[in-house]
Amino acid sequence: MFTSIVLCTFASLLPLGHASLPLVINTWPFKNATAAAWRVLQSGGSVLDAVERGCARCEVEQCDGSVGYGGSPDESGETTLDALIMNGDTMEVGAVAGLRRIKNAIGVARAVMERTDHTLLVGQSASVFAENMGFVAEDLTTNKSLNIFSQWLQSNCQPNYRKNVFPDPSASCGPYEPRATLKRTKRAQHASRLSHDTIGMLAVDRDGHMAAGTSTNGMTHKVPGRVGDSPIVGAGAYADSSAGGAAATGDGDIMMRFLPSYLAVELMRAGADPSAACKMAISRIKRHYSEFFGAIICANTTGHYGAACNKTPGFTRFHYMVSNSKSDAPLLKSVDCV
Ligand code: SD4
Repeated sequence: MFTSIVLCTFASLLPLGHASLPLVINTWPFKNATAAAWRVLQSGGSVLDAVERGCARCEVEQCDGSVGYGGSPDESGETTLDALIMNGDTMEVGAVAGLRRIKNAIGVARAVMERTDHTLLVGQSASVFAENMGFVAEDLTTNKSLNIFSQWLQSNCQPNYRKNVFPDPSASCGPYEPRATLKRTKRAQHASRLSHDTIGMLAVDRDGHMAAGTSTNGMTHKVPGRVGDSPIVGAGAYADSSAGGAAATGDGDIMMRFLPSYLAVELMRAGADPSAACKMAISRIKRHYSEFFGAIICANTTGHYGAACNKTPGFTRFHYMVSNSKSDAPLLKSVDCV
């Protein structure tokens, strides 16, 4: 009760941008993805169709090498994909993690939502499901991902996400065994801006129906089997047409511990405007991990939106895209990290 009063008061003091519906907003300057989603809404498609089409556009374009096939090879050189889609009207979710050999991860996530009673399918079994649903199995490896992998091998598998194993992962490729004692280690610096860039997208139609989605190939050189925040509901994204939506990007291993998308939506439900909700979700993580790399976008069902990011030496400003009825073309927006 007290929190809601504080939030409402706080929110009412903050200047709100002019809201406009419908709205598409996504992480990073992936403008073709924004435009693809916007076209769907303009032609009368649903918010789910918009999010699926927008994220799929990035999967085809391999946005920043961080979405879709041919990017972020894991320790064995394989690219695997994580994706999620959420219907903010029904609270249905479909997600895939560690998806192998299928390019259209967001499409498979939607199939999980619409063609099973489950929420999340993982690994090879998710690929079998996808093939059964008509998705084509293909190699996700490209010359680029092969090069990234072979350069990593040549530099003794550095950077490396292992810890408390023998031989020392800061100088070797393993095979690793557990060390007898556990040492507290600092989070590796390579979990930074350069190794990942998920697309997270929110779409809201004229009537306030909202959907959210994500798609990524995760972190480069990850331990095989690693699942990031992107396919985890409430972490990578969340949508509730009665409150708002949010989607996150960054160091998923840290961010997923705080469910920042869920937190931001609940803060909006309690009265925070989207910018304040985004900032508070980032601050919550920062309290524990001051140097984490991450950002979040937020929107409410009236078309107000905002974003926030954690300021680190290599990351001081976060760029994202918006389409709404105020402009014919997707708008590049940015926010100073705090
Ligand atoms: C992950 N959060 O797998 C994703 C990567 C990402 O910006 O968002 N990068 O951890």
